[in-house]
Amino acid sequence: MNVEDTAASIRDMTIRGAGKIARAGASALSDFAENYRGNDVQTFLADLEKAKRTLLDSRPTAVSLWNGVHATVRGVEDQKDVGEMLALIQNNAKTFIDNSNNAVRLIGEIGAKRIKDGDTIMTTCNSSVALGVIKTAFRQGKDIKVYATESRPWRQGILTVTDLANEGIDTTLIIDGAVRSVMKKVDEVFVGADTITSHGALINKIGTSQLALAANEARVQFYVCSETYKFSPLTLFGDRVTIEERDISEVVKEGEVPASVKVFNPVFDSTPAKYIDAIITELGMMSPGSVYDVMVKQLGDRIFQKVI
Ligand code: RI2
Repeated sequence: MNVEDTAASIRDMTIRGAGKIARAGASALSDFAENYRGNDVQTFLADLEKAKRTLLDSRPTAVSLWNGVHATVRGVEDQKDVGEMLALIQNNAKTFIDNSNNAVRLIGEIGAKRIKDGDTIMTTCNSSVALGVIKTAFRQGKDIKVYATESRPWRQGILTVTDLANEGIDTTLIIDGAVRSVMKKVDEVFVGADTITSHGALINKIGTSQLALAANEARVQFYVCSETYKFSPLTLFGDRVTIEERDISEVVKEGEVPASVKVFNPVFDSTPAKYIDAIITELGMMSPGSVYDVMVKQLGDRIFQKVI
C-alpha cells in the first residue's frame, strides 16, 4: 500500500493497534522505495522526508509508529547513491517487521508462564500482544476465563471477545464501568501498550489506568505486554507523549446532547509505573524501572544523535 493510503488507513483506524501501525509504516516505506524512480540524492531525501512526515502525522500517540519509521530509514544518509538507499530501506523494513512478529511470539511464550491453570484474566481494548499471551496459555492446555472490557467509544472489546471465543476460550464481555466490581474475580490483568516512557509510565487505551488502580486495590497482578519498540526514546529527552483526542462523533450522535454541552474524547491515558507489576517484553519480564536502562543500551551511540 502506498504512503498516503497507509496514513489514511491508520488515521481512520482501518489499520489499528500499536504494533500493526508500526509494521504498516515500515511496509509503506518499503513499497515507496520499491516503486521509487529517480536517482538524484537530494530529491530522494526530500521525497523520503515527506513520506516519513505523512506517516508520522497519521496518529500521534503510539511511539511504535515513530520507532518503526525511524528504524526503516536508519542509515540512509550514509549510502552513496539512491540505489543503495532504496535497497537499505527495503532491507530495514523487512528486519523491523520480522523482529516485530518475533517479539510478539516471544512475549506470548514468556507471558503465558504467568498464567496458572484455572486463572481468571482481565484485559482491555484489543491488544494483539496481550491476546497472544492469553491464547498461548490456553493452547498450553490451561483452563482459563477472560473478562474483556467493551472499550468505548470504539468498542475494540468486541474484536477481543470474538477472537478469544473463536479460540474456544471462556470469554465474558463487560462494560467499562464494571471493571472494579468484576476485579474481585480476577487473578491477573494483561494489557498492551502504545507507548512506555523512560520513567516506566504506560500510555495505553483510555481506561487502562482505571484498570490498574482497581487491580492495585484488589492486589491483582497488572502486567503490560509490550515490544521494546514501544519504549519512547523521545521521552528520554523530556518530550511529553501527545494524547490523541478524536472526533466527538465517536462519542455522541449529532443532536444527542444540547449544543452547549462540551464533549471530550481523549483516547489514551497514562498509568504510572507504581501500578505496574511487570512489563513483559521480547527481552524478558522487567520492572518499569528498567525501561531507562534498556532504552539507553538499545540506542547505544545513537543517544548522542538528534532524536527529536
Ligand atoms: P498491540 C491499541 O490502540 C490499544 O491501545 C492497544 O492496547 C495497543 O494499541 C497495543 O496494541 P488503538 O490502535 O500492538 O486501538 O498489542 O487505538 O496490538
